[in-house]
Amino acid sequence: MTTDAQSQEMTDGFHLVIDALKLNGIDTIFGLPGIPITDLTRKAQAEGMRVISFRHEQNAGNAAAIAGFMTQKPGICLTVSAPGFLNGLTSLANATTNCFPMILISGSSEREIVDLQQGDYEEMDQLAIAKPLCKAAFRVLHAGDIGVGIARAIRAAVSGRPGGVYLDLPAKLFAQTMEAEAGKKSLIKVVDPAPRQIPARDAVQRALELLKSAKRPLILLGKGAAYAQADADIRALVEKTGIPYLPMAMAKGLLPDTHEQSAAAARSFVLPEADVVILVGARLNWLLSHGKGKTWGGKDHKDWGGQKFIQIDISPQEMDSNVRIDAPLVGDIGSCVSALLAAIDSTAGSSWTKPPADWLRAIAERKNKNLAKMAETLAKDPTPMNYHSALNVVRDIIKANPDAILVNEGANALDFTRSIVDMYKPRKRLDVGTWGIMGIGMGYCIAAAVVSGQPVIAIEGDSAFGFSGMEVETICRYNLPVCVVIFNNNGVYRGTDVNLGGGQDVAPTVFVKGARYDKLMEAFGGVGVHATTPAGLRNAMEEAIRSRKPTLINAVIDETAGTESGRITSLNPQSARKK
Ligand SMILES: Cc1ncc(C[n+]2csc(CCOP(=O)(O)OP(=O)(O)O)c2C)c(N)n1
Ligand SMILES: [Mg+2]
Repeated sequence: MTTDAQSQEMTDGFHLVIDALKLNGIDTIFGLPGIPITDLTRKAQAEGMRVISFRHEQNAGNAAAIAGFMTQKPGICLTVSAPGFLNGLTSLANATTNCFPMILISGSSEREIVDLQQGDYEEMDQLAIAKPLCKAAFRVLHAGDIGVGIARAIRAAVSGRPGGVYLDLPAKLFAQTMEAEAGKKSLIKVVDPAPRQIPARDAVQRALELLKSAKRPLILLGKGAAYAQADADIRALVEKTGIPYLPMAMAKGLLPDTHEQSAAAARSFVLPEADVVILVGARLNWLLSHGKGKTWGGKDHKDWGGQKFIQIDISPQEMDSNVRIDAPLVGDIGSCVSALLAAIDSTAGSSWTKPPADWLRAIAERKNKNLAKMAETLAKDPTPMNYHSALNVVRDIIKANPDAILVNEGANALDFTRSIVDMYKPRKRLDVGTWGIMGIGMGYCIAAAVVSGQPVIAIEGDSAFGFSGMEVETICRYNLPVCVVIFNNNGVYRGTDVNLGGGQDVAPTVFVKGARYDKLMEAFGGVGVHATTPAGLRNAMEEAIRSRKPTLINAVIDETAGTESGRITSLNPQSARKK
């Protein structure tokens, strides 16, 4: 229990919050100090917690969210009231959308003044605003309820489908005192915060029967599968059944991307051709074209391609959200996959029939052709550098350092990295996720380095980097082994747009030409490198990994190389007017 200079027998809101977090194994806070939580950050540090102090709350929130993804423990983001809270809110909503467990804890102003709208310092009804944007939201008014409040926040964040939770702590709470012994008793150590959810036996049987009927089966691994940390069973499911698989972006590395059953290089062939698809922690949202339309062999964008789906998901409501799910398998992913494996073993013994050879051969043909084409493109060495020649370097660096974590955002910088850079281990690729959101970069880097201690490499579009770029100071301050590589093509998508109005201003997608982002890093004592060739990029990245020094490499990319919105050009609305 905490001792405080004021009294041996009394405790207060500050200490109860810290004690409740620590009691539940939470040892890190990502946040930004100010009224009323400045002393909370100080005292948390005094009590042995790691307090990572950011330059903007959105980045602290993104850090908390990805820490939650990596550890299955809720990441904590701590902010001040109204503006700080709002800055953190985007990351809370993003965490919820991505099913990452995080808790946004914000201080808030005087309730009786806020509720009468009498104009308090940073007045805002934060609880009401947070509610629709997260999985659950709570407020604690009495010090004696802090234990319950934190316990409820933890359970809400990690149980069932994980997500963001908001916890509102009004300023007055922190100074409230109570007897230390009673305070201690009021705290709750949450038992089994994310209980396993075992799938029903008939649901497993239904899935098995459907799978047995498949002629062209396919497994789709989503980031839910990566979150589950059921790596060995997922690998066994793939390898025992012999079914080809596709990883979603953050599921890359769950099995090494070089695995012979990976169909990633034949994606546009396998999706329309597959007859039975097992979704493992992957939702049929826009990233999978909603399970229908031309991507899946349908005639138009609403047309079902005829696939039957087995969907493994912890949320029963996910089923039928876009197309019919013939075999819903509801439960936690680890339990579902192991139940399916057991069913496969018990019905087929050791002689499970592998998918028909013509299906595997057809995939291998496409895959090998596409990989050969890619190898040819990667071998070119154009001047200036383009995405491919730069990513050929990144690909080698990750291959040589498979424990390094790769953070990735941008449009072309994202799409090319995803398809070119192979991942070899689970949960090593962290990216823009479900929303395709810019701004996750530096927050994710900081949390990844803090949580794992491994080197972190960020591949950033120059626009994407700008959303969280000031956090390079934070990276330098905590001396984190982060190597930021900016793919600098002078703008959003490309650096070549012109002002359609013909005025002095540059086009909305164009930045300062030849910007030197490396100098930004030098300003804070980090290593800045200006790289114009693959060799220069390679040397700088190797040195960054070796030295573990905060490094920023300004990699100059041909400004004509990118395409509008990368791979999702088609989502841009087209004007009906000719001129
Ligand atoms: C928060 C947010 N704002 C805006 C966007 C729209 N957007 C998508 S990609 C992108 C930046 C692309 O440029 P860059 O990062 O330089 O990558 P490039 O294509 O040039 O490699 C933007 C602004 C977004 N996805 N998220
Ligand atoms: Mg760019």
